[in-house]
Amino acid sequence: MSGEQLIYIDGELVPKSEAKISVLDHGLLYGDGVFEGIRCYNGVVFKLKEHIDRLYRSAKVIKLEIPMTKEEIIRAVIETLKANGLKEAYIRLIVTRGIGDLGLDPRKCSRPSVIIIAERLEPILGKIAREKGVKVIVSSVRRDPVYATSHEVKSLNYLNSILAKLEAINANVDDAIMLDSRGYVSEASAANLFIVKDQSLITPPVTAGILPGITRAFVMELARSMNIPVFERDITLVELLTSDEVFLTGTGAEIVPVVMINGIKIGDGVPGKITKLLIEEFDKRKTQPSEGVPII
Ligand code: PXG
Repeated sequence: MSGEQLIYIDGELVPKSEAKISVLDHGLLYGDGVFEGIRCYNGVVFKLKEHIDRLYRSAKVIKLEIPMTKEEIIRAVIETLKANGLKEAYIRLIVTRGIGDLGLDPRKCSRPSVIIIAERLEPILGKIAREKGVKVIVSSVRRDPVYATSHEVKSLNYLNSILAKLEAINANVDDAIMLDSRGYVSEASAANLFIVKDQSLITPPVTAGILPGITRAFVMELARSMNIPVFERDITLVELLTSDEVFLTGTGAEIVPVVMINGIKIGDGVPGKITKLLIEEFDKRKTQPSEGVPII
């Protein structure tokens, strides 16, 4: 396909240069809305149903009524990919509260907008990151607690993550790991976290303020199928720094080894054995039609 990228807005595919929403949209004014980041591998939209289920769960909590059925959204995602001739893609699915007035009251917004942006994209942290691993810091910014703007809701408000990311950029490293409000390990700015200890995987529970990641769930399933024990439990900072391996998971990042935290080497300071095995298995399984919804 040549020509301008087409973006889905409220039932229409419009050229990128004309894809605009109102300055009175509460998604812009207040971060009032929900979203998903999704990938399409070789013509199969990876875990599309799981992403759409999570989108509806997020919307439910903020009383945002998505003006389409799940089936209609699935079809709209597929149509957007087809219109752009994409088989390998990163998809951003956004539902904003819609146009209101300058006040907070969401009831003033008559109709939420559904936006789908699909484009070609390499893993967010890049191929090199995957092979060599990344360096991170532990951010001084704590993850929003579950009793406040919990990241169990994938909302358009990402300032908590952006503050941590800014700290990472200032420290000249790739990303930041955030602690939860109690001081236990939570997750990275836009990825979940795993540690490897004594041949087992450990990942923080939802109560540590994480987004329950779809890649996280898939990695847990992969590990169990490979007879690697998996535990969801709180992780202390000392456990993190002294673990055998650390890696991050997310739609954009896929699986990325962490080789240094706060200037301290993790394990031998190179991507670990179990991390590499999981990356290999992930690559094998991610393109299988059974793991998603094929473009037809
Ligand atoms: N935690 C947070 C806070 C996230 O935003 C994840 C974990 C990983 O979840 P999934 O379901 O993707 O395995 C996310 C992912 C990107 C991107 O392009 C990802 C997110 C937000 C913005 C960009 O990877 N969310």
